[in-house]
Amino acid sequence: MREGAEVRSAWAALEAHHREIEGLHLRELFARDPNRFAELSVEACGIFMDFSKGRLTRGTLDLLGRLADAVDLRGWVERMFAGHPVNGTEGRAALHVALRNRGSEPIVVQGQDVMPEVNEVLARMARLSEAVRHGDWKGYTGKAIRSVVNIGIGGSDLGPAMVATALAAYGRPDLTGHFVSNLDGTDLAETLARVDPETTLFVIESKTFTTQETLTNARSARAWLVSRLGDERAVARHFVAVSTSAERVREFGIDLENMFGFWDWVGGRYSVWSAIGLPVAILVGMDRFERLLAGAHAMDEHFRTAPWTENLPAILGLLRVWYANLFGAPTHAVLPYDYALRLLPAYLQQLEMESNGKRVTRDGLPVTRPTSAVVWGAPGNNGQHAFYQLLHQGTRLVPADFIVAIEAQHELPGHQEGVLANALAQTEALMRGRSEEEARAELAAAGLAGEVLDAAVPHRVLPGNQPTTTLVYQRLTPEVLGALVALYEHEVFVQSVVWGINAFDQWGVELGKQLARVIQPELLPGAQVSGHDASTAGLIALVRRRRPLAR
Ligand code: G6Q
Repeated sequence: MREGAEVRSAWAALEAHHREIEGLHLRELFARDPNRFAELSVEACGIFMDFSKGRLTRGTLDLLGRLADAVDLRGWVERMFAGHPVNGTEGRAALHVALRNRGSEPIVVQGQDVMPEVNEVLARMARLSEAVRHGDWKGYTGKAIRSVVNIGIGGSDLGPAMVATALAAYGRPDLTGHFVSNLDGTDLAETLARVDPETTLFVIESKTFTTQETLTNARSARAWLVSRLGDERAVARHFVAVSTSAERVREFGIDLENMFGFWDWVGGRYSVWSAIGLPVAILVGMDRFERLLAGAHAMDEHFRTAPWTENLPAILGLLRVWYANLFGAPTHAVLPYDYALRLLPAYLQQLEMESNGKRVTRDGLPVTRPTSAVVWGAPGNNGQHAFYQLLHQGTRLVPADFIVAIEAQHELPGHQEGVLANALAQTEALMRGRSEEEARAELAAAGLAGEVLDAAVPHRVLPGNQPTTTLVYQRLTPEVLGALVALYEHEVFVQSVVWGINAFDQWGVELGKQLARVIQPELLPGAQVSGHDASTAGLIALVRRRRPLAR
């Protein structure tokens, strides 16, 4: 579908407005408007969002809201929540919101209310996680479970690993979680070296149960367990599966009693709210997992009902569009000043880039504007001693989200004030920078003068004017984490609606998988190799020559 007149005019108004304000420095914007902080900050579901250090005015927000209306964001939100097949290329709904629908409202997909099934799986998750936590679920030799090893990749790994790490403060020292995803056997081997077969529960997570990485790791884990415990029958006490395919789970040899289902309307990267969250429920307790769902549900309701200019996901998503399309910013940084969120940047990389790294619209026409920014990041405080230099003095515009907990989850004195001070100082430094006069005055005060001072000045100037958004919450409770992750899910959706793309498919990842299936047998001695470019053929030959013969 081509852009209608209303959409074109909303973009034109934004472009004209951008020309007016792009030359303004953030210092100037703050000087002009004493109410800027109050006007450009919002709070909902335990998250306070300050976007006043962004390159925008209140007028920008209104124009972005107009764009949201022009692309029918409200209609698309309703369609997603109502279970319409918004994932057009796969003919599926995208109903992660149903998984955390804590109200009593039915959600209907193809004429059927999915809520009874959702609640039934949650009840089974509660039974298993409580049995493991209470020591009622025994391993094959009669011992209680002490280690949970999740085997999955992509959406079946990043979500549960990130959430379990974020909520580690709610865990128990006698129950540890491990997340194995990489096909390189080092990942599994290192984990197996740390766990005891008698007290380990493997959770095999795969929506399709066809994924090469997961099945290879699962088979190796199974062989390891059977060899250590000396009996095939041990598998039933040490393996559970989470999948949409009962048939493949059975083929693999896991009892369906130990299988937890979910549905094709749950996308991999949106699946942590489903039984894919099982390791989290075991590690921190089902009550905490349900609190996570409740936090996400509160954000869903907020997203659905709040006007755009007070709506956290809408503002966050529209700001991404503003920076990507009007300022041409190619990347976006995510900088959590909460060590428990250290896996959030990797999680968001998948969420944002797999969802919105698209080049055609829902109708298959080329997009007319750049889509997802390259999302990257690391825990804020570590990043300061590494890549922040580029943010302060490099040549690129890099919008960033600062994610800040007011209270820590530990009791160590003297740390949290430092974390908070650094987070706030960085957003201030990125906003204001250091002018030439300021640099000169500081150097003079330090005793420099004349040519030495002149030569030093350019190296001490920081342009500032880097836009940041600060998300602040009291403490990383399960509710806050649920709200935060749902906030990001929805801001991703907002961008996809503005660009007219499908955020819920990922066809681009298929080609590499297909080619790997071709190349793997070609690596064997004597195999025919054909149809490759000179580089790939050369590398295949090199690997074959230098690979030690299979043991
Ligand atoms: C996520 C993607 C992808 C998927 C993995 C694992 O949205 O589809 O990351 O989660 O490829 O797939 P399985 O769960 O089917 O093993």
